[in-house]
Amino acid sequence: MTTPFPKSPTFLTIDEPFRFEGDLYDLEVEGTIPAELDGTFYRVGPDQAFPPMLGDANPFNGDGMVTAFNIKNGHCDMKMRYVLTQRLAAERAARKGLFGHYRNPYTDDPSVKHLSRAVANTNVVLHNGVLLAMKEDALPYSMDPHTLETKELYNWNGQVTATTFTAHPKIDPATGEMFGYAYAAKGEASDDIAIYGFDKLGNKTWEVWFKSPYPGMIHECAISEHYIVLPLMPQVMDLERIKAGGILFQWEPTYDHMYLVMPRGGDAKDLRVFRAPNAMPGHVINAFDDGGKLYLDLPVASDNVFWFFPDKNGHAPAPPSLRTDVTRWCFDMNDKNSAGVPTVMSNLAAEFPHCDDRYVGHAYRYGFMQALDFTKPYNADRAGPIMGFFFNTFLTMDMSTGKYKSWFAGDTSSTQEPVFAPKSANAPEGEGYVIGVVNRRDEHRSDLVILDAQRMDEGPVATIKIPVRLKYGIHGNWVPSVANK
Ligand code: V55
Ligand code: FE
Repeated sequence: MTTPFPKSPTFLTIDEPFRFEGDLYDLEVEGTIPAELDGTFYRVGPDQAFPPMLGDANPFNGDGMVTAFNIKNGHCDMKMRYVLTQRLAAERAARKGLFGHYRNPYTDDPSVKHLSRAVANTNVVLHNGVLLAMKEDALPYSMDPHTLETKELYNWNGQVTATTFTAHPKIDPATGEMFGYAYAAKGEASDDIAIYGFDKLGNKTWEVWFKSPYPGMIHECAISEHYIVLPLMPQVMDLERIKAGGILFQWEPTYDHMYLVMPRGGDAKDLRVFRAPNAMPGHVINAFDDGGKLYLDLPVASDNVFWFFPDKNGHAPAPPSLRTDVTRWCFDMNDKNSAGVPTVMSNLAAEFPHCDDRYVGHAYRYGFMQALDFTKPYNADRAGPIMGFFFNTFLTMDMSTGKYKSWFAGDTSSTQEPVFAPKSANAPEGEGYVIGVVNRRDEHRSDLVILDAQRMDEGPVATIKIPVRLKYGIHGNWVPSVANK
């Protein structure tokens, strides 16, 4: 590589390119990894392999780099592999960047016109024995869950015709059925949405197509026993803008955000749209329904979180100026004229949640998240400036009250999305561990910490030392070994 990476926020501090694939056998552990932990923590994030062809890139544009932490008998091994996409292979062969702006094929080098632009950098999900590396702008890539070898651009053996698929599918713990959706499902910036269901063997059980109220980003979904919900956010796509070389998304400060609710197994005519004031719905904690009332828990930010997708004047608020409320929405599905009713459960700026996976879609009590606790200090002299996404705390929230128990990672550290691992397959809800990567920003290195989910305030039971720096990851999941044979 003869062109250096730009010295821009996307590529500085903890987000300097890493690009290294490898295995680390038996990481150093301080404390004790609970003997009952037996499984793999998969995570993925962007790690752009070549300097952007057009000079700079936003932090969502990098090539997907997957980490697997295998934990068993009190030990932890680590494996890192790129998703070997068509895009990465082409750039490696050319030894330079060939793809243009985020989700803008009109800015690519002509030599890559026929290739998939997928970078598979947002989530890694195991279903039907296939590890899926996912990003919402394309179909996922399948990988071998044990070797992390990349297999293929995955369309469920021809069952999916949508051109995209979400990075946030949901798996019903009762049936093993996976639900997902595609937006911009008929090509760039299109207002077509498709919802899919697949049984635990990967056979398609449901497909419904409909039009979006406006062609906005739909980053997440939630399932309950009877419904699926798609939060639509006022980040709006425009085909003409990308044809002119511009940015796909533009924040629309006058648009409502919306909750698109579809009965599981429903037709397009069954769609119900709940409008809510301009704001940015975040990641889903969980949803459940009870007697025709549908409850959806998620953080909602007061304004645009994505500083790299500004409004038409190029304006985006400074991230620390945003308010984020952990919100419970109630949608009355029996009253056709009702509006969604929000209740703020906590005004802690908590995000990147998981619930106990055994309760997805069902009444539940606990959410596990990271947060930016503004009351805590940051030592910029030692840890360097803050650029990009920043969180400093892991917590377990009691979703019936909004009260939480938390652990602050320290004034030279930042956190990444944690996952929850139950103590055993039949342990009570929330009995288990919160596991997450912490960046030691002053040491240019990371740790993997394990906390007792019910005793977060007591600090880690184990700190697994990683001798290298892990860039900010996006999402991951805990997969027990018994579910990953
Ligand atoms: C998100 C992340 C993405 C993306 C769109 O967190 C939305 C939201 C890592 O890529 O492309
Ligand atoms: Fe996400």
